[in-house]
Amino acid sequence: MKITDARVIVCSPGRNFVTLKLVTEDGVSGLGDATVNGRELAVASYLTDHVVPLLIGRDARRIEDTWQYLYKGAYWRRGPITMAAIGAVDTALWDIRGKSLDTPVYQLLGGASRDAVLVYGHANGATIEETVAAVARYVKLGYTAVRAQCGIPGLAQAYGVGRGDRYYEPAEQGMPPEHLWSSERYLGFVPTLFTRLRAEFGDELHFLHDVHHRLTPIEAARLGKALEPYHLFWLEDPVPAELQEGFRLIRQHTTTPLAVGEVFNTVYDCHRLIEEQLIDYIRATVVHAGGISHLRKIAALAELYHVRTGCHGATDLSPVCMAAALHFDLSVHNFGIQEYMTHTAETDRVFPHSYRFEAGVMHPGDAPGLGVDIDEALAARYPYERAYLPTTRKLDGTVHSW
Ligand code: GCO
Ligand code: MG
Repeated sequence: MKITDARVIVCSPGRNFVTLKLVTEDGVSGLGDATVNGRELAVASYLTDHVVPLLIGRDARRIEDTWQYLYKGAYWRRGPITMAAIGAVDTALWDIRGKSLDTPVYQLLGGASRDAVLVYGHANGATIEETVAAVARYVKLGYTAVRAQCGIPGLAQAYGVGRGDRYYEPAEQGMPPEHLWSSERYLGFVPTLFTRLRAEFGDELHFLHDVHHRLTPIEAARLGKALEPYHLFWLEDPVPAELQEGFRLIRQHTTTPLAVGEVFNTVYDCHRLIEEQLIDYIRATVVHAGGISHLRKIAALAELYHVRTGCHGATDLSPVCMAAALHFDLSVHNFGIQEYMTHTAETDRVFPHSYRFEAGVMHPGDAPGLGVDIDEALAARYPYERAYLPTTRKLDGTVHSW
């Protein structure tokens, strides 16, 4: 079952996506997502210029061998661009394997460990009242877990808050916008938001909150402690995670569950966090952590240490990644939750898919492979448009983590 064709498709149906399509001599095709938000063309080049020539003629059934060949064979290892490219190849090979055996991918991963996958949606507003109204809309749709973000008084833009009536989408065309940040104002405000949300929605709804790598460990410890009465499902990315030791300090001070990993690319970015039980949820995902094969290894390590999965699922992960994540989520024993942000209607038309949402949970569907396709003719009508993620500065002008 030789790979005879490999194409990299870059399109922008509402936002940019990089998709790898592999085709075998038997005419079976498979898809992988390779989108790295704001750096899309770097992965497209890595794939086209360096990876595709290595794939032609390889046996599409040798998924693990191909992964090791691309990882170890490059000498230069890890990093988001390399791992997104390897992840796309791996995902496409699982898709091909499923289609050629006429079975959904989750059946190849050990089968379903649950009936459906718990997801959380994004509620946000410029004010507490707007956030309350947004949460209420999710509850009405059947969500039992909701991420709540809110504008911070005294700061013009806050992470996670949409522009106008658009749902939240951070990448913007043109040069990167600069947002202002104050940890003091943020820390003073966030507990007020959750006091109000618990008063409004009671104890049962799961609330999540994303700090987006903005705090120092001791600040994050203070926030975790302040939020304990509201028993969050998780507090996400409390600190920039390059320094894994930072989590030790947070852990000493708070029982608020911690989640991290959307920017991680391999198990080496999180093995210490997992082995020392410094986190509760690992958020690495298919596209940025080397595909289904590598993510399963991360999950297997996490399972030993009572750490559960919580895959990143923002709009910059394409429907191909979303489908792959759902097959993974359905199959691994230590699944925790899946992030779900709906894509634009144009994106859904370019990537028809079998996964579905109903009453707070999702299922990948039972189509063979991943159950997602790409309409290449339609994709061609949405050419790449340069867009950047914002940057952040503190009130005195110092660059801060976005
Ligand atoms: C999340 C993320 C996103 C990221 C985005 C960057 O939790 O969904 O933090 O909002 O900022 O995916 O590309
Ligand atoms: Mg996040």
